[in-house]
Amino acid sequence: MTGAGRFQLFAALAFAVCFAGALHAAEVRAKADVTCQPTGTPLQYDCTIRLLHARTNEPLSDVALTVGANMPSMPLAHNVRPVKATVGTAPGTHEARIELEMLGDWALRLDLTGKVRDRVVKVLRFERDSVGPATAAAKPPSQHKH
Ligand SMILES: [Cu+2]
Repeated sequence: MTGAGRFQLFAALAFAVCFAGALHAAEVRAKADVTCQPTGTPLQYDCTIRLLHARTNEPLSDVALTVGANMPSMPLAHNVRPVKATVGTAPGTHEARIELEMLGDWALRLDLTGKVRDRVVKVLRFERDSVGPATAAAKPPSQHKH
């Protein structure tokens, strides 16, 4: 085999591997159910994240999870350090304690690594005594005050 032939073979193999990887990544997308509760310490919440295969709804196991947080209305205003989630008891579940900087709508950024690599963003409204669906879309951004 000539040098050029070897290079072509290598390029073809590399392409095949990349292509397969891209297909795989596109196929296995994660989705997440996130529930959070106040811990009693202001701005601190305990979250349970259930990771599911987007297509089959099977719990995703063998995945490491990191949880970051940002305010969609103020993308550069906050700097919450991402935390590593611990594996929960139920299949596909993870637990994370997050510390926010103010009340309001926060986008939780779920970064999955391991068997599945993906990023899922969930926006929730964090109140003093509860956590519920985000409401920012229904309000003008001018109501966001620090
Ligand atoms: Cu803010």
